[in-house]
Order: sequence, then C-alpha cells, then structure tokens
Amino acid sequence: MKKIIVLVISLSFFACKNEQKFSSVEARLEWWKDARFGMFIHWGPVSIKGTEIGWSRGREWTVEEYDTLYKQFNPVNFDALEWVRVAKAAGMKYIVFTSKHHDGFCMWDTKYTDYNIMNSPFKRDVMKELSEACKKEGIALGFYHSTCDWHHPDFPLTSPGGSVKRESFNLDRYTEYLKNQSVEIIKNYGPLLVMWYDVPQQFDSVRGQGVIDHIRKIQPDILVNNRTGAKGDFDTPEQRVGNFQNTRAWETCMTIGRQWAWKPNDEVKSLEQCLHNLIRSAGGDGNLLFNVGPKPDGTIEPLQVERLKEMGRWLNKYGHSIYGTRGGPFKPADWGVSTRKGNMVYLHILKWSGESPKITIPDIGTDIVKATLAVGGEVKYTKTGDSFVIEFDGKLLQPVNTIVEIEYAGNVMNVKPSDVISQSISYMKGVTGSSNQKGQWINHQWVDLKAINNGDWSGSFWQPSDDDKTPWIEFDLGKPEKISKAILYESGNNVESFELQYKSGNEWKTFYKGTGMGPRAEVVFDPVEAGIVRLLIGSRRGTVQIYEVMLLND
Ligand code: H79
Repeated sequence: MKKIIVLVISLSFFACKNEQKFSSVEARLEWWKDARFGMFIHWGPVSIKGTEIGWSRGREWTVEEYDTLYKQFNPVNFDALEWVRVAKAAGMKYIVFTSKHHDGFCMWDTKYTDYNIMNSPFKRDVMKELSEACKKEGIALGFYHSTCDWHHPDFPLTSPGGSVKRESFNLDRYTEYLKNQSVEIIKNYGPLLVMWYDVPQQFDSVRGQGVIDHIRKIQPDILVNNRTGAKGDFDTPEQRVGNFQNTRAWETCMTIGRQWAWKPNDEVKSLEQCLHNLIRSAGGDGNLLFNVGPKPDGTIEPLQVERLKEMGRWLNKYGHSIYGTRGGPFKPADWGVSTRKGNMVYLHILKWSGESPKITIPDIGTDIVKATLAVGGEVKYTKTGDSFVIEFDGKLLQPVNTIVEIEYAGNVMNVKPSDVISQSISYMKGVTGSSNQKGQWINHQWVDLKAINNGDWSGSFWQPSDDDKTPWIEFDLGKPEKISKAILYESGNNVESFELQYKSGNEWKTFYKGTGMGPRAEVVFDPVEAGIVRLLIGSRRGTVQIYEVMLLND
C-alpha cells in the first residue's frame, strides 16, 4: 500500500511540475536531473530517403533534390499522442523534438519562412500537436533547434556539412532569424523544458549568449544546452556516456540505432545496451536523451518501440534506483556504477567476471544499516580497515543489472565521490593503437581508442581505419601484472582471428590465439606476468568495432 502511494505521488510530481514555470533555471535543472531519461526525436522530410538528416544534403543527394523532398512529405499515420505514449511507456519524462535541423526545414507553422511543414502535402503543425499531446500526458517538452542553417541565405556556410562558404551572407540578420524563431516556438508551444541548440559553427560565445539572454526574456526558467556557442546550462556528450561529473549538469545524447533520422533496416541496440547506457549515465550523474527517428509515414519503428517498452518494464521495477538520484558516491568502475538518494546508495553491477561478486567500497563516514539486493536476497558486508567488502551469491546475479541497495545511517548526498577498485587490470590505463587514436566521427558514431578500456561496453567503441592492415591496441599497465583471462566485446562478429601478446624486451610474445570474437569473448590462458600487453587483430571481414577489452587476473 505504501509503495502505491509513493508511486502516485511521484508520478503526479512529474506530471504537474513540467507544465509549471519554475522559480529559476536552477530549480528547473533539478527537476530535469530527477527525470534522468528523455526521448530525442529526429524527424523531417529526409526520412523519405532514409539518409541522415542535414548531413546528407549536398552529399548523398544534391541540394536541389534534398530541398524539394518536403513536397512529398505526407506522414499520414502521424499521431502525436502515440509518440508521447511510447515515450511514457519507456519511462521517459521528457521529449526533445527537431524543430529545425541543419537543413533549415521548419517543422512548425512559422511566419519567418515558407520553408516549413505547412507547405508540405501534410499541412499540419506537428509541433503544435506534439505540445498538446505532451501537456495532456504530463510529459515535458523541448526542441532541438540547429544553430547553424545551411539552407538559409544569411548563414555564412552551406552544404555539404557547412563546408561551402557563401559569397554573401549576413550573420547578424541570421541571428535575428534564429532569435525570432526561438521566441515564436516558446510562445506557441511553451513553457518549454529546454531549447537544445546544435552545431554553432560561426557562432562565438558572445553571439550564443545573446541568443540565450534573448529567449530568457520570454521564458526566464528555460534550460539551454551548451551548443549555441556559449556555455549554457549543461554539457552534451554525443554517442557516448559522459564521464563522471557532478559539478556541472550533463546529458548524453545517443541513437537507439545507428542513425539520427530514420534508416531502413537500421540495427537496434540490445536491451542490455540500452539500459546500460541509461544506468551508466545516471551513475556518472548525467541524463540520457535517447533518440528515435520516426518513419516517413509518421510512425516509430516497431522494433524500436518494443525495445523502449522493455526499458520501461525494467524501470517500472527498478526506477527508484534511477529517477531522483544523483551519481556516486562511488565513481564508475568497469563492473558498474553507483547512484544515491537520501540515505540510500544503489550499486549497479552491470557486468561481473567470475563467480560471486566481491566489491570493495570505501567507508564514507556513515554506518551501513542494511544491504540487500533489489531482487531480494542477502548481501554480506564486512568492514576491513577503511573499506567495506560487499559480497553476495553469484546465483543471484541478474541478466542486465544487479542492484545492491545499501542503506546508510546518515544522508549520503554530500559525500565526495571516491574511486573504487575495478576488476579489469587494463581499466583506464594508458592505451595506444594503430589507428583512430584521438577519436573521430565515422557515420555519426564517435570512434575513440579510449572507449576500449573505460568500462563502457554498450555505447562507445574503437574502430580501426579501413586501410589499417594490422590493427592493434596496446595497454601500458604501468607495472608488471599477472593476467590469466581476457574479456573482449565486439559489435557484431567481424573479427576472424586475433592474438594477445606481451612485450618482452623488444619482442612481442603471443600468449593467446583466438578465432572469432563476437559480442562477448571470454578467454582463459596460462597466467602471464606483463607490463605491456597488446591485442593484435588478424583477419577480419568488413568493419571491426570493439567496445571494450578487459584483462583480468582471476
Ligand atoms: O542532430 C544530431 C547530429 O546530426 C548532430 N548532433 C546530433 C544531436 C551532429 N552534429 N554534428 N555532429 C553530429 C558530428 C558530425 C559528424 C559527422 Fe561527418 C557528419 C560524421 C559524418 C557526417 C563531418 C563530416 C564529420 C565527418 C564527416
């Protein structure tokens, strides 16, 4: 009974608050942090072609072709309520919808350009319908609005990708256009949760701040992200989970598939990947803005809907360890993360190598009153020196995430975040590789060598260049370590053979040879002691993407 009352209160808290005005940006930001999970929607006439929104203008399609797509845009099955209900079923608390992407097409009835949805065969203001549906269902709403505009004659850069300079332009006049449209959106569909600007290009911090100050005259409590050119209210790691950061708000934006706009037969992240991205974001003290790209007929891909509903079912059971929490007090480790609320700390064990979990956490200065598993089951905790050792039977490990709920005697919200011990010897150690060392965008995925040992095996990955003949990744462990096991995570199944080697003098010695890798390869070998270890990829079919490499001593 008590649970039901708490649920009703928390649901109505979300339902009523988001339509209200807040007393300050800070107050709205706290609501937004409590919400933790939102739906990003990238949609526009380009969905007819199934290529990337904005970026495919002047690239896959000529500018003329791209700019006339709206004449065929007729998403007759669009139902705003249905979208909002999918978001709610997923456990999302807010929606951010593309009012305008870099291609300049406007998805609402704007008086500032004819290049808008009212001049498509559809002739319906989808943003109006969406804002009404959100109000009805108690979901907060914000808009993604591209700072750059490769279609607008006053913007200095044009397609493809803003790489072409216009002969004549007027950035001040364009800034007025951007401000006017932003105000129009807020007045028509607000109060809004957020204006989510993107890709400032020629906007500097003064110009960006000018936009923020301008829209705050209309809605003083509106949130603005960090992509106007100015700093804004929160950071926006893209296509990767942000690092632990509780000194400034942040939100990871990430696609559920591999493209922002709809792509036919796009792959969908597994439920485990989806939830791990959400949980890792919460554990790092950030939000997740998870993107779907609706189809040209106006509906969301059934596969994506199904996945989102699965997330919602998990959140129905375990949402108390996500909503309303803050990241920490323990910093993310390779095995998982922690979240906290009042006197409670939730340890989220996302992957555990070995039999029964045994996790050492520092003493945070207040006693542990109780420790249990969210699924039910006993947890042993033992004080040893400055630490507690948390243990439970490995049979109780859950497929996606095992939550240890620790109740402390005192409030833990102000405890300074501390490091915890990871299982993997290679976790966050020095890493070099044969290609893409510094990170780069490839097909809108962020490819970074550091992704290989950051514990994030669901979001970001490393991808050797196509012309890289012998891809390798090298770990400098700092000192000789005993290694007896490795766990390797690949996207798909394209590695045909690989070797694990260690450096002995100037020579590489192979200590394990594998055929095939796949989503998760756990390999055991005679223990070696080594300070520098590398993974050498032999033959491969197509593009190889590796999420994580863990070296363990079990
Ligand atoms: O709206 C989504 C993306 O379109 C947008 N931000 C999210 C929310 C975005 N803007 N910039 N980027 C993403 C990074 C751009 C990456 C790429 Fe490219 C564009 C990869 C491929 C095309 C530019 C051209 C970089 C490499 C080639």
